[in-house]
Amino acid sequence: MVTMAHETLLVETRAGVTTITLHRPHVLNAFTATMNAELDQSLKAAERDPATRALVITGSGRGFCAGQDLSTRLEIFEAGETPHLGDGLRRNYHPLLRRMRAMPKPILGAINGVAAGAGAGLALACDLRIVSETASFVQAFVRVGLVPDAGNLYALPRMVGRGRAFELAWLAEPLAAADAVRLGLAVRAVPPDALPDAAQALAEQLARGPATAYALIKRGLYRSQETDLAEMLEYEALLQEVAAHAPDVREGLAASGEQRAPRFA
Ligand code: T3D
Repeated sequence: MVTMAHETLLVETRAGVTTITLHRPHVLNAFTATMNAELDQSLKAAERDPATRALVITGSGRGFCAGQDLSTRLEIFEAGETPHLGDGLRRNYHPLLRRMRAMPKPILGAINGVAAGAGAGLALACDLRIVSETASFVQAFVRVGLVPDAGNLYALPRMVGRGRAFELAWLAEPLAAADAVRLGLAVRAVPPDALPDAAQALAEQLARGPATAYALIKRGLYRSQETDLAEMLEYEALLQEVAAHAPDVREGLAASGEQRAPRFA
């Protein structure tokens, strides 16, 4: 097991799985610029690390992530200034959200508690999610007069449909874990104590899989949301050409012929 120390994160790699734990539990792991930067750096390191075949993002304590740390925002407004929130988003969130999308390795969100604001954006930017039964998703933005950001306006209508997206964004009511599963936002809900092991087991399953095929499936599924049938059929054909060149296919076919489980490199 390899463990890396950061100011705002815990990062550990075990059995092909790198787990990044947001670690500011006293504020439900709210984002600071330092946490944004450390998360981005950790994702970059995991992408390059051959020992990492799948990632888990989770939170310390009872929250997953309460979004942007708002503790200094009121002071700025009270001082008569208006912060350039768009610039902050471009600088602190967009690089890491783009990195998650481009990451060829599977990213599993282990949503251990409330995911609010940009924390919900982070959760939805994971490729798939497993949730604690005590978790919830809150589009908290309108409570402070803001607009969903950090990828939420992109992800929400695509994942739950426009009608539910309006409801979640305008009413800002918590979406409970069971409802998140019902809407397809999470694969399953487990008791809180069972979440770390359940996430590790699912991530290890992904880590044992054919890495090239997984990376190509990720590209295809995201492309599918932006394209039409004709273009997607052509893209599938292209992806399959690429997949066929990976050694995983030989191993998969050999294992199938020998009636054993494949051992993907
Ligand atoms: O600003 C920009 O750069 C633009 C970018 C915006 C992106 C965004 O994410 S905007 C949205 C920011 N997030 C929120 O508005 C959520 C704020 N938090 C809440 O609504 C609630 O805390 C929760 C619904 C998430 C959880 O409620 P609850 O009752 O379980 O916990 P709590 O008691 O409210 O919070 C526990 C502690 O965490 C508390 O501190 P204390 O009293 O124990 O010392 C609370 O102040 C702190 N905390 C929670 N959220 C944040 C926070 N501290 C700083 N920033 C937060 N976002």
